[in-house]
Amino acid sequence: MTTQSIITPARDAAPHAFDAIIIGAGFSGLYQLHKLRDELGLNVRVLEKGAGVGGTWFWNRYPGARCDSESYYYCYSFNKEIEQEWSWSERYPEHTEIRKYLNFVSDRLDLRRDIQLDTEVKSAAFDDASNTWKVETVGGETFLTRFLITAVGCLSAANVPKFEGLENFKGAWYHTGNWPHEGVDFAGKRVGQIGTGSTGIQLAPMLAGRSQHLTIFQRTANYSIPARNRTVTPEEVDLTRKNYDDVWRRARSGTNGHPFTMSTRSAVSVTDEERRTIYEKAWERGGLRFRASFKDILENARANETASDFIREKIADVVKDPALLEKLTPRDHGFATKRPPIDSGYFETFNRDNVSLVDLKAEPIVEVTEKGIRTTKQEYELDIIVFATGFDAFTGPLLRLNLTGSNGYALKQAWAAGPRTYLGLQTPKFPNLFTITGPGSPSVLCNMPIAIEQHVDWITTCIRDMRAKGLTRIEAEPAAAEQWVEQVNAAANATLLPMASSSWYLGANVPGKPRVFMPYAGGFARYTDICNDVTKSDYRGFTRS
Ligand code: N01
Repeated sequence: MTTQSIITPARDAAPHAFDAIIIGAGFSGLYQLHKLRDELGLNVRVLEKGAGVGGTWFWNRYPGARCDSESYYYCYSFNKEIEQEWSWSERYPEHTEIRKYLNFVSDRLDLRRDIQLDTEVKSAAFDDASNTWKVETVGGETFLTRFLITAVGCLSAANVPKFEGLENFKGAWYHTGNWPHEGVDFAGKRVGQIGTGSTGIQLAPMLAGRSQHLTIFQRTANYSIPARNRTVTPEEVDLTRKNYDDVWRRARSGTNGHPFTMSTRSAVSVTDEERRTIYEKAWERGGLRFRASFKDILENARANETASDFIREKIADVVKDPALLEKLTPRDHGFATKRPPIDSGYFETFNRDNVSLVDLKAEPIVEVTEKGIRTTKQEYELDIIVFATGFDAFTGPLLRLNLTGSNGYALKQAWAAGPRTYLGLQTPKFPNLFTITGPGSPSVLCNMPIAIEQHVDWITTCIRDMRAKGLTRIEAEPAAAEQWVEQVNAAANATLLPMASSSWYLGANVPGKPRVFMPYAGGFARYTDICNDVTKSDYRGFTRS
């Protein structure tokens, strides 16, 4: 695998001028570079903080890190040759394989020559007189560009809770989203894991198997569906390759960008026996598809309760100790109202002698000490603390870019009460700035590569149309953004998603963050139609000049 950029950052003071600067070299940035450079013929540069391509997957290397979407559709759909040349080895790709894939795509499309690695953007400011952005990097370089496109991911700003005393801890600590590339040796160590979201649930069985003792600090008990990961057979690879057109057609026509169809039946319209048979089958098959067992699991509280009850029973089948079972049983939110994890032996982990659970609802963390973690009840001595505490989702990665729009207006000001975008693509007063899978887009509620491709395609068409007309400035109108925020709220309120009060969809996991439901929950196909309609109506809601 090649991992090096061929561009060595030039450290001279003269600004470099481009048609477009893309920030980030993950799924979004790579595809956006290809579209703008190879289809529109623009002069483009990608600025990437990491030392390799991969974006979120460059940093997420914790043991057990793998994608929850299935490999055959967690990939690009825009290039038939890549589709036919690449083979996935497992049902859910591990982080190493996803990076290998993105490196393969980078080489296949000759992308590296326009990607500048090890380059962190410090700030960017819009100049109204020239309709250009001036981008400054931590390394002291300056770039001028007509279009600035953020491809920084939704879940890339690590959330490390500000526990008192962390600086005094004599052991080592890590956040899963910023994992040491050389790995961590857990042998013989007493390990504390904070967090039981998708990451923590993937991680716990791996840590339990590698450490002397694992203490899991749980704030909210979670549901999880078995992943049932396995290797993919050559026959399956061949079959998928033959059927890719159909896979992508189904993925684009659905709610979540996954190529499986949602059941048309209600969970409360069938008999108890029928319902159980359907859930059992979905449980055996495993994976996020469980959500599609009935059409109304996320719409009707009674329907949701049937799924929640079923999973609670499954947890009870596994966890032997009744006191432990009670702590591990989720009761304060319905299944899938927070992003549901999938697992490989998570609940089984608690039957091991070297694993214990601390219920932070009963004994909150008071501080990190020199020796470990002290709760209101006792001190837990640890050698290593692992924060599986998630991300400052959506807004975190964008706000840390220090963006200043028209007339010196800062994004921090614009989003002080929560993000306000038009279609998740643009923010009023930030002309010529596009946010791939920004707040207000379906993104995290979807299979990400499909959501990314739709955004990149839309942005590319928009830029192409502007250039064809000799236009140099595009800006979302405030009224259009207001209406879109209302639509995002209405779409969320039509579901049970806002019911989970500690969800990162709402920004509730980061203390002090405004509580705003951030992704668009109206469905991927509907969202695509809305975007296409905006294009056809000569970019309704945008002012262009
Ligand atoms: O983060 P999370 P994640 N004290 O925010 C707890 C994607 N993903 O990294 O629930 C104590 O879901 C927090 O508790 P609570 C996927 O979209 C994808 O697990 O807020 N605990 C929770 O248990 C996923 O949803 C893959 O009460 C604290 C945990 O930390 C998203 O990333 C794989 C705390 C955080 O859970 C984020 O998942 C993995 C505190 N101060 C993840 N603060 C793929 O397959 C937080 N917690 C692609």
